[in-house]
Amino acid sequence: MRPFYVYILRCADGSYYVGHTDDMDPRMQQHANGDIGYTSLRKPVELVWQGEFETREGAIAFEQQVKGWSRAKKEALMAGDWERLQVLASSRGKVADVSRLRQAQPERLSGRMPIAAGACTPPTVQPEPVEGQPKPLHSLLDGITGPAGPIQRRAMSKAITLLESTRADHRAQADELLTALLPHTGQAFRLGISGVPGVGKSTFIEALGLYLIGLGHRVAVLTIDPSSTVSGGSILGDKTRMEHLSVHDKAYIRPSPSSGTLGGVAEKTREAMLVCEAAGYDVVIVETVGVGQSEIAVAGMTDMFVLMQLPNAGDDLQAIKKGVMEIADLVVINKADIDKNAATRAEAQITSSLRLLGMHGNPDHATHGALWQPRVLQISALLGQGVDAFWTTVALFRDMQSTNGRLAARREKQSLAWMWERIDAGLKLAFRQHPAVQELLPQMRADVIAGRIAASTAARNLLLAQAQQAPPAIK
Ligand SMILES: Nc1nc2c(ncn2[C@@H]2O[C@H](COP(=O)(O)OP(=O)(O)O)[C@@H](O)[C@H]2O)c(=O)[nH]1
Ligand SMILES: [Mg+2]
Repeated sequence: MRPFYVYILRCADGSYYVGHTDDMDPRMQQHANGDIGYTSLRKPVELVWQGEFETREGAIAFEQQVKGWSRAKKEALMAGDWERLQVLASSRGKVADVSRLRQAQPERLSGRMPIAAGACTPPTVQPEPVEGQPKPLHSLLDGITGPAGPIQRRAMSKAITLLESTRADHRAQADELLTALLPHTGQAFRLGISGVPGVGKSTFIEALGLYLIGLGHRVAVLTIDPSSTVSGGSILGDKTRMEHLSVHDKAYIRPSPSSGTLGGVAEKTREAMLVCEAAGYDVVIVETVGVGQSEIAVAGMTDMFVLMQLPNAGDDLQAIKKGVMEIADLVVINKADIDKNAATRAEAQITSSLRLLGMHGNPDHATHGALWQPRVLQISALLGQGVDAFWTTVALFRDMQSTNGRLAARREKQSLAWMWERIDAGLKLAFRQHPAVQELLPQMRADVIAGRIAASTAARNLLLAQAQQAPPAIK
């Protein structure tokens, strides 16, 4: 009979993923491809354990059990330390049921996981004090602000998971945590990078991240991908999964939270950024695909906003959304290695259109004074060319903005804009959930669609209903 397997993967964020399957190879391929539903968000790095079972039921029962185990217990399993496993199990009054486990493999396997197989050793992590219970907030805070290492990494991941939770009690804890973290934030440089799928963002961020680590920085990468709110995964491209950066101990990579509206996703990213800063990451990169309003959201939470373009973009400036050009502090033309002439042409065209925007742009939208003219650079992310010139430009901008006070002003403006954005969203939600509104809404919709009342009258009726001063609806 064909065996069934239970397996454990170590993920890029330091967590362990437990799964079962009847065929290891295709399953590992699914994980490696980042297929939807197969840890595509946590990014598995390495297969660290597998066990074989005679029946599917046996495998699933064991999988469920392991899923509920503490990290210490999972690591005892991986190490094949059955004695410790029994001790840990009995201290909780439970005895691990391993009777149906036909073959445990204490040695870590290599070569089965196509991505970054054997790239690094499993982290040595302290056992958690209490199994299965949320860590108290102060211990999360201590973990995040404590020394760099696996404990910090785990505290960060737990904190971000807490921030992403939609449960009201979690939200209250999350707010408490954020308030406690806030004094430790604000020291990092926040860099936003946007561009269409396939332009080379991931390739570039990997090259830049490794370059910055070489300079002694610690780098966090967060992504906002509105498409992931629909599909649960990233659209197109993303072949490069930042393989080297994601396993580096001076880098922390967190993919886009997968649920909620853009406002919600952006809020989570904004908060995750604070966690990274409190943990001492001094460069935080927020990546977004050029879809919908996500660039505006990213520009609204970063100190510098970089737009990535392809060399042929200059041929058709219509293709570049004007609004995005207006908020760019720097435009980089990637893949200059493919066609140097096209890249140079694009550079000239984008430079002149940026200059025009600078002269005629809406002053309310313009984030640039006479001191900084948005620049255009050519790079090749693939060959790592232009990364140092890029960083020199970023550093120049950062120093200029810090000295002239614009950095602080930008952050203040962002925080207040964000507060109002959240108030608007909260009011809208409260409005929609109000019983009087819910009761009246179907009728108002029907009346508006049928042309019986004006849309503005319907809106007023609904607002009055929410304020519970509802006089008879105006017909
Ligand atoms: N020739 C060339 N190819 C590149 C360059 N940067 C990225 N690519 C390739 O473009 C594709 C998309 O890159 P990726 O980083 O996933 O793009 P993203 O969707 O913007 O994150 C990949 O196949 C990369 O290898 C570059 O500078 N030159
Ligand atoms: Mg990408």
